[in-house]
Amino acid sequence: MTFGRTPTLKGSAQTDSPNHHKARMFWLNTKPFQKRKLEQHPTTAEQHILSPSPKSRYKTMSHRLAVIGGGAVGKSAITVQYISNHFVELYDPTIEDSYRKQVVVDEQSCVLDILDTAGQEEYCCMRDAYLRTGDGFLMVYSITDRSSFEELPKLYQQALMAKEKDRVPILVIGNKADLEDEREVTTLEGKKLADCFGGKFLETSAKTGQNIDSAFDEIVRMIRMEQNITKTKKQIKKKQACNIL
Ligand SMILES: Nc1nc2c(ncn2[C@@H]2O[C@H](COP(=O)(O)OP(=O)(O)O)[C@@H](O)[C@H]2O)c(=O)[nH]1
Ligand SMILES: [Mg+2]
Repeated sequence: MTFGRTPTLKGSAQTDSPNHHKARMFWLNTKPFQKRKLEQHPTTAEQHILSPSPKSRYKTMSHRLAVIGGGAVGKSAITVQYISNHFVELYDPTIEDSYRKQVVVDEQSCVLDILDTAGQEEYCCMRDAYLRTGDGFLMVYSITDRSSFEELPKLYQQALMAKEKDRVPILVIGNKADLEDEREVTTLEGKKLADCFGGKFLETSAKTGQNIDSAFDEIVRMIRMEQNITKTKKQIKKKQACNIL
């Protein structure tokens, strides 16, 4: 289910077009980890019995994902395949768009705010902004383009620096897996790179749909795990502070 999708932005060649930033600003202006009020369900007696907390029925977690990587690796095709179940043949490197989708992963509902980036940041701070505020990243290269694979370590360092953390939820994606004959990067190389990032790895095809849903499910799991670790750390700190007092 898609809702709140911003109009498709076919950014002009001029990178200072205000339209070009619309999708990113929409995405950046959403508060991280915010609980969002969703459509209200009819309150039947059964629902009251099933849900012990009436408040929790209407609230769900929101996660911000940024799809990042070099040009023409399939970032937009992956995002559109996930949102609308169709393959975009057209290549327009200037499109940057944000999408919102409500999903259920491991029987738990959440809302995904997805930013399909276009890599046209005219200032470093633009990229910094979405790296800093993203909860998780789909880091995409094309298995048919070795240089797109070699770009990722730099991007990973930028993400760590922007978030001021030593670990962030990252799923490395080797896309265009349907083009086996044109392969330039082995599956093992992809896995090893993901290991170096402390992340996970999947090969996908936006064309056939291979592993597209799994990729988004996986990054949601990683974000949840990271949030649980942060929460536990905070609780331990709080407990320690109480003990000192
Ligand atoms: N065969 C194949 N082509 C793909 C795949 N993903 C993207 N493409 C094509 O590669 C080109 C660039 O894709 P796009 O999503 O626009 O790249 P982006 O710049 O990373 O957003 C387009 O012509 C797509 O149709 C894929 O999985 N398999
Ligand atoms: Mg694109």
